[in-house]
Amino acid sequence: MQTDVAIIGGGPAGLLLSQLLMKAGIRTVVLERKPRDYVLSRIRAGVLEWGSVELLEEAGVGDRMHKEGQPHHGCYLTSDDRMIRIDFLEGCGKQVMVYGQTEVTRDLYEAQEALGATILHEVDDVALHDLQSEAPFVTFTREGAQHRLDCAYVAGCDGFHGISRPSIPAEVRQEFEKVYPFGWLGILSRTPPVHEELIYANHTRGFALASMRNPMLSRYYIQVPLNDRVEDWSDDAFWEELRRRLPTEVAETLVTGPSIEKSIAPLRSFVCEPMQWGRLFLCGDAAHIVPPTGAKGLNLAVSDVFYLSRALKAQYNGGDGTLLTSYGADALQRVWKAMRFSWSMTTMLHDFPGQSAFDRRVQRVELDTLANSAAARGILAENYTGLPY
Ligand code: FAS
Ligand code: PHB
Repeated sequence: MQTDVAIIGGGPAGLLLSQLLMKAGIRTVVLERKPRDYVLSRIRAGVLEWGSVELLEEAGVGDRMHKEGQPHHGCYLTSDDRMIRIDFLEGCGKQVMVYGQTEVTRDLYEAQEALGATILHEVDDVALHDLQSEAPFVTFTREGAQHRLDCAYVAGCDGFHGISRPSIPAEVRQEFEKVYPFGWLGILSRTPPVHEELIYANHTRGFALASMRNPMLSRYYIQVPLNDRVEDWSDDAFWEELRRRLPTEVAETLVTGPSIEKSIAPLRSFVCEPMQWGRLFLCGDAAHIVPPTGAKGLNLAVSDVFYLSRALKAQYNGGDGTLLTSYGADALQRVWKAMRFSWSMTTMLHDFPGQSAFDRRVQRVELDTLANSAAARGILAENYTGLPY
């Protein structure tokens, strides 16, 4: 087999990159480990920066997003019964789109099918070869047979546990990591959202987040200890704890129901530098992970795709290779700003086991500053809605 760009991973990063490159006449093959239904069963992100919305529109997958997605002009940060509204339009004149990652991925799969994309599912033993040469190739097994895919470039879009990042030699890689001492227990329920805007709740019992997917599909999270297991939490126990952490006036209106999905995600901040090595370019979770408190994970994957698709299109249009050479640096300057924002939101809003009275007091002053300063709320709004590419 032969193609221009071999894309490892059929999640949002891989599919969006393939879609943008194919629309520019650049050939791709996507190699995905899991079956399509498995990829589409994942419940993950829920908020799109407007830059992500615009790139998805450019990829030709904006229609259903605009029909079914919900533009949001603000969100709340709360502490006990205090509610602080972050007005995005007042703060920075921008908005976000609430539209689930599952739906983005579904739209991308359908658009890729319409373009006749080659997406090979259930591939195993993917290995990258000759990445430092001008003729890299990928080997893999599928349906019991060995395959070789010759290409000009490899995009590593295979997530945190993929094989692309480790294909960069350890002595070349510098990895930055911060692991948080808690996780998020998330529930999806066919119930009306407790509020029309997202609520990020700081509470001495722990953090909580009230989000949504549509007017009859709610997404809630509560901070839980690292050693908690999903089976430790009945739906009733979850709802009771969520009520305790939301402001009273909000908790009183909470409509509960059976969970249709319930899972615990660990929280970490992680960055791998460089994001490229020879003809290999890392994109999305393959290169970095953020705690979901800043709603940046999926949006950073889209951000990387913006830079890499721009660089590859320039390359195939007779470019001098400058954008390909600078891809990693271009992507990382934005990654680190989102990394800082996600860390700051996580640090401000969570109850850290054993945190000192000083740290707790600083958390409260951070929230006081947001409550009393339009400038502080503006900076948060700028970061939350997405800094320019
Ligand atoms: P993905 O991990 O989505 O996709 C990588 C793909 O590569 C997968 O389909 C995988 O099967 C495939 N793959 C892996 N190894 C392979 C191999 N060797 N060969 C071939 N294919 C391989 N972000 C938010 O903004 N908000 C959230 O609330 C949020 N919640 C999350 C909850 C969980 C449990 C997780 C894990 C992540 C969450 N994220 C959230 C982050 C998430 O949305 C990611 O940022 C987003 O999926 C990144 O997309 P990709 O980079 O495409 O990686
Ligand atoms: C979600 O709806 O899943 C969601 C929204 C905002 C976040 C994290 C998760 O910051």
